[in-house]
Amino acid sequence: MQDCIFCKIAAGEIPSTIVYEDDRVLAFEDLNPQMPVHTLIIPKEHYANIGDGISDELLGYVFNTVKKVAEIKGIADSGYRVIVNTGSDAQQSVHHLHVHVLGGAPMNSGSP
Ligand code: D5M
Repeated sequence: MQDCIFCKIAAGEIPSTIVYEDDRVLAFEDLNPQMPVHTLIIPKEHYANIGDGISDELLGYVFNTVKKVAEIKGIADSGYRVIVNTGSDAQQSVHHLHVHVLGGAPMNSGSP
């Protein structure tokens, strides 16, 4: 999609630090990390958010990529947090579905 920064990253038009890539998904380091490990996973195809018609199959594929990223980043055993901000109340700032994978240090309670 035109003017979507994550579409441009998926197309290689904007640089990113790639953690994992295949023909359907891209995982790359967050520009503004909130934890020692902060990786984003996107489907290469554009969906604005989790409610934008992505198939169960592709959504499952995106979430299965979380496990791969956790292994690559060395946090599979210590644990990690997975966040998908969706819409305005969640303060989603980039409107291309993305999964945050956060870890590398103990975190506070997951309550809002
Ligand atoms: O999170 C959007 C996230 O996207 C936020 O943590 C910053 C990150 N971001 C924005 N631009 C870039 C680029 N160019 N590279 C890497 N990471 C980026 P949200 O859930 O929408 O609030």
